Amino acid sequence: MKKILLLHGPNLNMLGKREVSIYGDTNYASLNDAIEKRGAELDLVVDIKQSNHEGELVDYIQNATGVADVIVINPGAYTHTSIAIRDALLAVGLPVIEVHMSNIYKREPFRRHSYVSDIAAGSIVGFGPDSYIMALDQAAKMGKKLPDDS
Ligand code: CA2
Repeated sequence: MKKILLLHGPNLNMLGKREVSIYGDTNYASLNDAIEKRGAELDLVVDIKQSNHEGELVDYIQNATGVADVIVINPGAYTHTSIAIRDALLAVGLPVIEVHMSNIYKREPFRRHSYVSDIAAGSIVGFGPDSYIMALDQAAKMGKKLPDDS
């Protein structure tokens, strides 16, 4: 079975508690339930981790070497700041799918740059919890030829 490391970055454990107008009212536990349900439907083994700490996220990424087949990551605010997370993703060399609940490209200017998007196989933004579900659907297909593969 294909193994997915699914990483949630800082503050994503607060979902549903505040900023409902931006991120919706799905709470963190319900989001992970939906991820696990879709993962099971797709015959994926999904290992879900969350951290508020940059170095811990780097550790999770490094530890995916030889374990995971695909990394699905919502780096949270580290999307816009973290060269360390970018370097870790490059170092492990696994396919990466970047996820955001909100559409970062129609928010504040500081959210419009991602250190992950240009090294990701693809990015899914703006669909709330469904962004993760769409990422799993794509992860399940990975290994098959993508349109921009040469
Ligand atoms: O849209 C996304 O998924 C983000 O990665 C969410 C991050 C934000 O910093 C990124 O720019 C876009 C924020 C994570 C959630 O933050 C919350 C804060 C308070 C209450 C609920 C969530």
